[in-house]
Amino acid sequence: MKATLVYGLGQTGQSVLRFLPKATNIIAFDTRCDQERLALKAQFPHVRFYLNEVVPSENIEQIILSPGLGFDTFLQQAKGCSIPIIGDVELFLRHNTKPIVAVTGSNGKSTVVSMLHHVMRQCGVRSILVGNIGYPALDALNTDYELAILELSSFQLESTYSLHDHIAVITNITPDHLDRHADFEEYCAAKQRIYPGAKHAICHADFVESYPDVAVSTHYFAQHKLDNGAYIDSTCQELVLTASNTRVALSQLPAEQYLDNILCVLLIAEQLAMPLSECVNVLHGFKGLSHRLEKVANINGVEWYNDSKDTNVGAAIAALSRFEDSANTIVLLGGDAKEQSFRDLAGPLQDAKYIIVYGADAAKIIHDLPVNFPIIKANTLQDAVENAFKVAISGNRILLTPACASFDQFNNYVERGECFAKLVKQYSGKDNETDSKK
Ligand code: UMA
Ligand code: ADP
Repeated sequence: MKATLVYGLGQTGQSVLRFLPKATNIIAFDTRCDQERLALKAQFPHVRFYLNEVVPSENIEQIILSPGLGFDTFLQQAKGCSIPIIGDVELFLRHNTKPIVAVTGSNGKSTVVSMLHHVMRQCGVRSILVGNIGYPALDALNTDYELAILELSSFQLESTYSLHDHIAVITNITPDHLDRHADFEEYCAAKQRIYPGAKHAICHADFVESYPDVAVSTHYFAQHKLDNGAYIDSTCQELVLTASNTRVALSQLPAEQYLDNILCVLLIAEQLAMPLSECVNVLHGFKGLSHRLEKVANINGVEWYNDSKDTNVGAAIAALSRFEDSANTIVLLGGDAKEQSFRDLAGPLQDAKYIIVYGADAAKIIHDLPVNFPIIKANTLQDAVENAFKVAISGNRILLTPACASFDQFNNYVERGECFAKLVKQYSGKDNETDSKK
């Protein structure tokens, strides 16, 4: 019997091992040979493991690839030999029989899919929320659901082929993951893979790269007037959904969320023929996700915001645009730049009080910004927070909006956000101590 190779043994690879029938001839590979990977040997005794060892390339009939792994020489050779290379999402789609909403984009994916899942559940629809959000799709296959909401990264889309009759969404597109994709065009092409076969396409009217390259019924959203889709009528202060001729006063919407995400979710709900007034009502119960423009403290009149999930320039621009009085904003920016250019931040940052740049790529970020900007250079996030405490006065806001990956200092954005919140607490303690000694 020919073998199935499970390539990568993180969350995705482990879900594939759980899913594949025991009778399958399985080879599993990972470059790591740590405690977690070694423990898999006992859990899956029917699998042959190659942990940081060369995998035999003969007798393999298909490869199931984890999204985080790029195309190495082994995979190039396999492709050359026409061995099918698919992802876990592809396997899921081959077995799923329920309707699908698939969402990709550079920013707002997790918020949109979580908000949609919340709305669906509150309206009585048994939806599941899987994919890049952190729950491997295959783990949900045998649960009782009526709608699958998939968050898909560009990496997952590259190994997905069987999307059909779904609602396909691109929230927006700005450059990201250019350390993995050859260029912005390749990144956009991966995102476009969400559209072929879709029943409906939904995209942001202000991002032309998000428009479908294929012929499909398309609905747009934006915060200005549109003929087709969901938009904001600024004269009447209403959100409008054109297909159902629905109008919702902006005052009825939760104020703390990005309007783009609400427009996108309601447009999806409209295509799903959901009762829209009920959807609007239940939106208020959605509390937003941690590490996304989350207010973590108000200390002596200074507000501290954690936007650690901001890992690209597009998200930083969106975060900065949420505050009108930029002269009160002190921005913390830095980390692993993922080969992005920071020039597009010059406009949004021009009125900021200070820009504290830190982390591995601080020099590159400073190089990309105009020389006359009020920049303070710090080494680490810890130094950056200390500097922010020194320069902030009552009425200021401090915004951690890194526009970079966290990997130079942390395992992920969650650790970075938690570290930030902890430091703010520590410094506020010190501040209060000094205050009480005065
Ligand atoms: N590995 C190797 N060789 C390598 C690199 C990695 O063997 O050269 C191994 C690692 O040792 C590890 C495994 O591959 O054991 C990790 O695989 P993976 O990186 O694909 O990660 P998973 O744990 O399977 O998580 C993946 C997604 N990760 C990535 O795309 C990087 C998760 O998205 C997703 O939640 C999960 O599947 C479930 O679907 C995370 C992410 O950072 C949150 N996504 C990026 C983003 O949102 O920007 C795209
Ligand atoms: P993703 O899953 O695409 O990374 P998230 O919802 O996790 O998206 O948010 C990632 C970052 O983008 C956060 O910094 C968040 O504040 C910001 N963000 C959320 N929604 C939007 C949007 N519609 N446009 C731009 N940035 C957004």
